[in-house]
Amino acid sequence: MATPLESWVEEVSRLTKPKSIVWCDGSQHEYDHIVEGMLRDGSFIELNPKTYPNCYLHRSNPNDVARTESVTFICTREKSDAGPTNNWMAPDEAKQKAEPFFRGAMKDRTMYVVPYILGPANSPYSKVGIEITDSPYVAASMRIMSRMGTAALDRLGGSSDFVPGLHSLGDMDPQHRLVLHFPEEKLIWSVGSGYGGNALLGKKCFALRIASWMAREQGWMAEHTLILGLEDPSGKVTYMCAAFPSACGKTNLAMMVSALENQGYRVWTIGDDIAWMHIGKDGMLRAINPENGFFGVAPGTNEKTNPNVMTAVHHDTIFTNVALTPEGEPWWEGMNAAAPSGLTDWKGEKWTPSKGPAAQPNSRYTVPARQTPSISEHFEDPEGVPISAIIFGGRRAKVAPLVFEARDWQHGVFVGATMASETTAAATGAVGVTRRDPMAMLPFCGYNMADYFRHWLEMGERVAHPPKIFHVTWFRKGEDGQFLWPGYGENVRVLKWMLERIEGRAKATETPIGYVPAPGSLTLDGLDISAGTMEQLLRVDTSVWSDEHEAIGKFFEKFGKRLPEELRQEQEKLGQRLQQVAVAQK
Ligand code: O2Y
Ligand code: MN
Repeated sequence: MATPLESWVEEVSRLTKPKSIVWCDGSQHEYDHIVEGMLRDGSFIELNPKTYPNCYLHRSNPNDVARTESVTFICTREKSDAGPTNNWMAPDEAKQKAEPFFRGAMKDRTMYVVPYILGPANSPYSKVGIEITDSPYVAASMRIMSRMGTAALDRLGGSSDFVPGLHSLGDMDPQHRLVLHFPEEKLIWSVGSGYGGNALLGKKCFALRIASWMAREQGWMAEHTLILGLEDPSGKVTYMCAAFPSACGKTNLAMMVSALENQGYRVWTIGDDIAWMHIGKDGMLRAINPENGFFGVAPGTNEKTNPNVMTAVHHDTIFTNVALTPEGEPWWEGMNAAAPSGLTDWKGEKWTPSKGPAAQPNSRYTVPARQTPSISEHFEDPEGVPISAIIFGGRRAKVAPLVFEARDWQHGVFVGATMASETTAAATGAVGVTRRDPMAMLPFCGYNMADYFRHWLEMGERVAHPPKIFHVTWFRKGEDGQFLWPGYGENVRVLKWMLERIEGRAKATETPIGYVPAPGSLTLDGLDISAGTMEQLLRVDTSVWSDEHEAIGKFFEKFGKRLPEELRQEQEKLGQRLQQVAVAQK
């Protein structure tokens, strides 16, 4: 009798009519074969084999360069289960709409059956997905981003315990593009895009949208957070997660070269984008990284912002939509001071500065995690690493101080639920618009966010040793519009303060929004920063926060009665604390 997987593959091949079917085993030989085919048909360009061995450049269709939230849907039977922050379509309607785009779509193409594991192969918390795709680029990328091939089939056996994801490039007409999630069936359909988050279905579609639904059902958490370990001078490592919205520097923080290395503080990388967290036997939240590679944004990456990844991408890496130098090397804006002459831009045309950026602003590298020099020796611990801090943050030029600590778990959930970030030109075209992005999950939560907040509150009650919760912004600006904090490797100073708070050693000052570092408690030696600048960085301006308090109230209205009462109370308490300070200041 056919296994559930064989039956599904048969069903999909009847619909899509592929020329041939390849069951991916994940071997080097198979990868080389896929790469050869792509080099032959021009969809891969080999980079300089001396300086970038086994590296390739892929150029996507210029109409397909980023995740498309407008065509991303959560397809639950009840609209209210998708909630007010997701696009919703009824499951039957969604399938009727997408099916014609899949019908016969693989007629002249190979269909790759890509089995993969999210999480370490031997972890009880890992899960199996199967992506069917007609894109060799997707198959090659999935080999880097997940544990792909035979190991996944072995883990699955004849079971039906896998998340099927059907992907086809379709006809690449943006009007025929859909990214559909059926969380009740644990099913993904994506058509019409070959790029990143739309097409590598193990990433945002499974590891966040479908997994967040599963996590609520099963009592764990699927979060849009990096995972890092901060080593102290005694060699002890404390693990932290950080949830920042897209394009706020999660990868750089996760791979940071610490400015306090001479004092014995070092950062180790477990993950740069996603964490799955379960309550461990020790009563701690334990995090695994479901991914096996990094799909990082290239522009702005350089020896200062992320030296570890600059080392990592020098071999066995796929680059997408970056520019190409005459020496056959990748290039992007922000890699070094000046653009080399003779560049070919991301569309394959001769570049001149008047044409705009040479690399697409969302151009990417896809690199195996283990190539990063900062990778932790605990990267694949089956039980995950124990999390002592969860950090929320975003780009806030005026409102948030450099760092503050939440009063307790419930207050921390409120801080995460109300976090916001100001948009950059690269992200949306509109600069400085504040977007609330709860726990950085706005585009990735597979269900009603009010229920998601409830799930966070409940997890806090169940976990014996909950992590402390902090909020940071590296992007506070002075009156002159310049950033006040140097960022990058210097951010370790803030992590060190958190570590000392966890250990009960660092002093803090209570404010209406939480605890900020007391004067002298942040390690600033070796950093040229004035007391005035530090005062500005840590200032909590009650009139600015009164506006924020009101904006939060409006944001919460979106969720109606489904919003947990505890969060409404937290908003009220914030108002009262602000009021008390305002009265005291009069
Ligand atoms: O634009 C895309 O398709 C990629 S988006 C992405 C990629 C890696 C990590 N995070 C993100 C994100 O948008 O959060
Ligand atoms: Mn992300």
